[in-house]
Amino acid sequence: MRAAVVRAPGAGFEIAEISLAEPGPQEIVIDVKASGLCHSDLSISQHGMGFPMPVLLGHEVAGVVAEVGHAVTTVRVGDRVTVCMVAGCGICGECRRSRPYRCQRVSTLERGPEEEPRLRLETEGIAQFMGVGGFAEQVLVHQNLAIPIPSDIPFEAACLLGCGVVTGAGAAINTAGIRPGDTVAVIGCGGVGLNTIQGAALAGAARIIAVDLQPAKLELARRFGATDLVNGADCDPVEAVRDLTGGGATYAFEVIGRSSTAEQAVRMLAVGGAALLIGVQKAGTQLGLDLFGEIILPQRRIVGVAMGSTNPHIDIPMFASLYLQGRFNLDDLVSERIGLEEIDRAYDDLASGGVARAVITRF
Ligand code: PAD
Ligand code: ZN
Repeated sequence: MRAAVVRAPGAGFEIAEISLAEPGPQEIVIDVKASGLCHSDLSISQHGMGFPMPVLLGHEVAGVVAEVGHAVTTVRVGDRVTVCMVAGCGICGECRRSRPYRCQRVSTLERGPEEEPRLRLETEGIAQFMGVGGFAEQVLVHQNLAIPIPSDIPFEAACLLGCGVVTGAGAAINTAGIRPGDTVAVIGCGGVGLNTIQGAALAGAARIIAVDLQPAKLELARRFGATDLVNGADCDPVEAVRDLTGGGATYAFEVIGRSSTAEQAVRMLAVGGAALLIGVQKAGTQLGLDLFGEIILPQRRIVGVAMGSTNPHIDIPMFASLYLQGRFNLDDLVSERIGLEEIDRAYDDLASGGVARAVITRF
């Protein structure tokens, strides 16, 4: 099959022929119909971030089940599914507590080093990012990762449910637990941050302040429920949020991956507020905060967020249903439909023009 692989950090995405192993007892093959370009894949392709290379990235996938292993019970050939990488083993203590994003047995969802690799580039095995590897015509995944979706949701919308939606909206609804009346600031209005904004709106936040540097992103943010827009290029976002909220926000979300904006998120909080750090930071990044004056005295919390604390088996069908009812916006997240060979160019555009998500729809 055709796939876009990264051979070394910074080398970009290269179209290559990949061979797929036969599905094991619990594995399935999915024909990929749509695959979203999350910023996390870009960061790994540029900096490696400790992942092995060469690698097949991509983790926001929707498609149709093409083959199933003999012990597969949760899906059948022909089912439409969204793939989510934090689906969990289902039986460890964390999964039993509906916290598959903290699964203690994630390695059981991938093949061990002694097994035949799932993917081969030329003759060698190639790493499959988070057990998915979605920048390709097909994915070979553990059955747990495939969440059935309604037949009337378009694939290009459904793929976003697998990461950007559950992470962004989940951070607001699950991790923060926003309540009606809370005030919220979201720094970074990309594919993930826009979902934090609409998650906050769904949870009843009284004030949702969107912060970005691109006017086009701020206009998009309004469509997803932002009540106030702050361009960080024109003013100090900390002062702006403190002014708009009369002293600080209940929750501030950092959805970029920079230490300076993570510090801003803490400084714009009210007494007792929480900063939720979603953006993936480079290894070794440290925060420069005055512990007594900025954390202890104002009783603030800093919370690391992985995948919006989602249980995708519950959340993906819920967001799909809200979308079909017209209560959750997925259509405006899809800024561009691209071919597999256009990944480098689409990531370049992400840095400059008002793109929420580019989605591969041609393989
Ligand atoms: P994106 O590139 O689509 O959006 C980033 C946004 O931040 C853009 O709108 C930028 O204009 C804006 N921005 C950049 N610098 C600044 C600044 N100084 N002040 C204000 N705004 C700024 O990325 P994304 O939405 O796909 O992903 C956002 C981050 O979330 C990224 O670091 C990604 O790796 C991470 C992520 N984390 C998880 C998780 O589980 N923690 C999951 C998925 C994505
Ligand atoms: Zn992602």
